[in-house]
Amino acid sequence: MQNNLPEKQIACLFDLDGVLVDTAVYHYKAWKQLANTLGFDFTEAQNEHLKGVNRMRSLDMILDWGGVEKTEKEKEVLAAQKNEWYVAMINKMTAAEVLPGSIDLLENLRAEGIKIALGSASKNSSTILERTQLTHFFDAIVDGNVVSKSKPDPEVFIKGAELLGVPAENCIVFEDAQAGIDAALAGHMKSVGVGEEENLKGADLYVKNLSQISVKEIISLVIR
Ligand code: B16
Ligand code: MG
Repeated sequence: MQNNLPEKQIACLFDLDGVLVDTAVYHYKAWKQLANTLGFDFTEAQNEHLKGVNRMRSLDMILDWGGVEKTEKEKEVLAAQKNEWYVAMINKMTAAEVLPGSIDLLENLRAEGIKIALGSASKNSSTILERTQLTHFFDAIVDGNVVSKSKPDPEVFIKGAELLGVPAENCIVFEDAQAGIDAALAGHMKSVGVGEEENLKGADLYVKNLSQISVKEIISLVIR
C-alpha cells in the first residue's frame, strides 16, 4: 500500500513503557522495594498513577503516599537506589517482552516510508530498546535524557517531530498514559490511546494493543 499523498510526510511517535514494552512491572517492583525499606507500602492501583511520570516526580508521589519527608539530597540517593534495582531487572529483558503487534506495526510503518520516533519519559530507554532489539526501527529517539519538561508538556513529542522534520499536524502519538495523550493534544498532534478508553480521554482512536491498528487506519488520521 502506498501513502496517497506522498508530499505529506507522516510520523509516528511512540511512548515506550506500556505501548511497546511493559516495563511498568519492573518500575513497580523497584519502587515497592524502596517504599518497603522506608517502612511503608503502596498498591498496584496507586502504581497506575506513576505511568508516564518521570523518576523524580514518581518518587515525590510515593513519599507523599507514605507520609515521608526527605531532603533533595536524600531524594537523589533514593532515586539512584531505585534505578539501580530497576536497571538490574531491565538488563535481563529479552525480545520476547515486546508487546503484541509492535514489531509488525513498526515493520509495516517503515515499509510505507513513515518516520518513527520514540517519545519516552525514561532515562533508560536505550537499554530497553537494545535488550528488546527495537533500536533499529527508530529514526529519532527522544527520552528523559534530552527533555526538561515532563508529559503532559508536549516537549518530548515536539522534539521528536522536529528531529524527523515532520509538521506536528502530520504526527500520530501512541500513548498508554493520560499525561501522554494530553501532551499530544498540547502539541497539536493526533493520538492513539493504547489501553482503556476511560483512562485516555481525548485520543483520536483507541486500541487494546498495537495488533489492533493498521497502517491504513493510522494514515487516515492525518489524511482525510
Ligand atoms: P526512568 P514512558 C516512563 O516511561 C514510565 O512509564 C514511568 O513509570 C517512569 O517513571 C518514567 O518512564 C521514567 O523512567 O526512571 O527509567 O527514567 O511511559 O514515558 O516510556
Ligand atoms: Mg507509557
